[in-house]
Amino acid sequence: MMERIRFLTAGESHGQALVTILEGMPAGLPLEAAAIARDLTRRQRGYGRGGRMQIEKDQVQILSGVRYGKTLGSPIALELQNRDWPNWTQKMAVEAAAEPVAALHMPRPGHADFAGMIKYRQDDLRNILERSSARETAARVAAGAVARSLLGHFGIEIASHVTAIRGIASGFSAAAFFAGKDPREAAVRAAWHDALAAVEASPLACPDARAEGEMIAAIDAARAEGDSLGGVAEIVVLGLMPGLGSHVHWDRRLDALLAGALMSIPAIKAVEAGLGCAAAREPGSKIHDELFYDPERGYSRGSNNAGGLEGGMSNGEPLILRVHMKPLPTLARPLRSVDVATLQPCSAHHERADVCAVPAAAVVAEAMTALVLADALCLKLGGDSLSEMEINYRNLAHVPLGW
Ligand code: EPS
Repeated sequence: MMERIRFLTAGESHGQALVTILEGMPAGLPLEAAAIARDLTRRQRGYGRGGRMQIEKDQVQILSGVRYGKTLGSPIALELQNRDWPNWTQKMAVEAAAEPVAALHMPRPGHADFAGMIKYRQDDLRNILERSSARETAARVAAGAVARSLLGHFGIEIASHVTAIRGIASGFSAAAFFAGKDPREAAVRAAWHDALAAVEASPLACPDARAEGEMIAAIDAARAEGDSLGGVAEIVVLGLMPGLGSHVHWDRRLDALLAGALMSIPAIKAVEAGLGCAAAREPGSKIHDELFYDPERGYSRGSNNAGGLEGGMSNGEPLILRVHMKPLPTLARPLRSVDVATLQPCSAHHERADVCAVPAAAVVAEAMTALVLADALCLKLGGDSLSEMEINYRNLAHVPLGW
């Protein structure tokens, strides 16, 4: 795959720290830890999180790749300390322990525990769950915030909101918001920003107060019953130029790259673009987005059912994606399992966890979207340095197609 931007993370949930190495960012991009801090804080919020979020206050240290507030084009190393680590120094010691804590052998249905133990031949499921924990997504959000800074430089904005918890649907959706509006107009952007302020003010990233109230009640009920809840979040990107990605190869299709990145987020079971699954139920005449041209406004569409993606490329319309998240597998009232040490029936392992983490997953989805789009943008604009990208961006305005 022709990637420029790629990243690796390391770190166990209750180990000392999470580390990210992000490579391929152009030189010359202004970058400060504060820009990363905002997204780290957003990821920690959300009604339904467990006790861990009272402990962690994720703060990033930029260890390399930045000098005098600007990227160097070299790998950017980011570190997030785990504040919970002092409580786990024995259980998660790096050195061989004289008295190891008891091994866990009760895999949780729905979790990486079972397949991971068999694959890595481990008899303690902590050796699997520490890395499969969604704590790792904090490191992704740190990398995604750097990608977001690059996109922001070219007027590309990414936001998200929760559209459903369990079956409770929000009345707010990007498709409804932008219907009949031109997102390039300043007044429409301003109204969108107002709507996003309401999203940020909501503990569930849901600006529909009725739905939010019902969702909170459902989370409270699930917590009381020792259960967990999933849901759906929508990711919306404005300001994308047409032509990121490509139709020419399967592994250059932007929709495929986005879907793969979003499916890699723990607990995400499905990804939709635009009308998504509903498109399969309608005739073509009802769902394809007709094209119009006006000398003043340029191209426009009568609708955006494609969600900004056609033929594996961005088409200049708002990108609208949805991620569907399953309920988390750690249950206070555990499901039936098998003790892998004795092969006897047992209750699955339980430890502190979240009841619902859909608002957090939405912020992680923004980060993964940002990383894929930043990569596509660098490929399009020649991503060695920001100044080179700026020149090529200005040149795009001269393509003879009137965009
Ligand atoms: C998680 C379990 C909980 C969550 C954690 C993901 O952690 P703990 O076991 O320490 O209570 O809080 O998420 C985070 C720590 C985070 O930063 O998002 C799990 O099992 O996946």
